[in-house]
Amino acid sequence: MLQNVQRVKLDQKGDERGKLIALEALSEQMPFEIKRAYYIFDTTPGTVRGKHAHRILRQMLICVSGSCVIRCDKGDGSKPVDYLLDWPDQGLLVEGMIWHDMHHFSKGAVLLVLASEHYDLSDYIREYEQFVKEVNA
Ligand code: T46
Repeated sequence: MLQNVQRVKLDQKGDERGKLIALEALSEQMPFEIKRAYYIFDTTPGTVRGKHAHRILRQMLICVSGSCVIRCDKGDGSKPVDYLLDWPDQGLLVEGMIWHDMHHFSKGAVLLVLASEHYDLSDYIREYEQFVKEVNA
């Protein structure tokens, strides 16, 4: 498991009517206050999104419909790790300073992201060389 990336199994409340997952901020499963939520859907086949790191942002990624793969890279020379998200009870907690991209979206996939901060362009590192430089600083 990469440091700063963690799979989180979300509790399903299931009964004969179906399933429900509730996430409460500052709980074991959702360790930060959620300031922003966004979701990615209707992706173009074969597309790769992301390709950046955040300096301080913490995010919980959940593929609430369909599937996709999140590739995470620590930038320290170790091999990037792919995480398949293919069920709504699978969360991926991605902390700051992880280069990540999202690929292999299935048709109809919806990737929900819960974020710890408001949208802030200055938190993005979009050049891989700059990311590695900051990792090693
Ligand atoms: C991330 C991965 C998982 C906004 O206006 N507000 C927002 O909160 C976000 C996230 C995006 N945008 C705008 C900025 C762009 O015009 O939406 C457009 C697409 O954003 P972006 O190209 O950054 O999307 P992805 O899929 O490459 O990356 C997103 C998040 O930006 C990023 O923080 O970690 O999803």
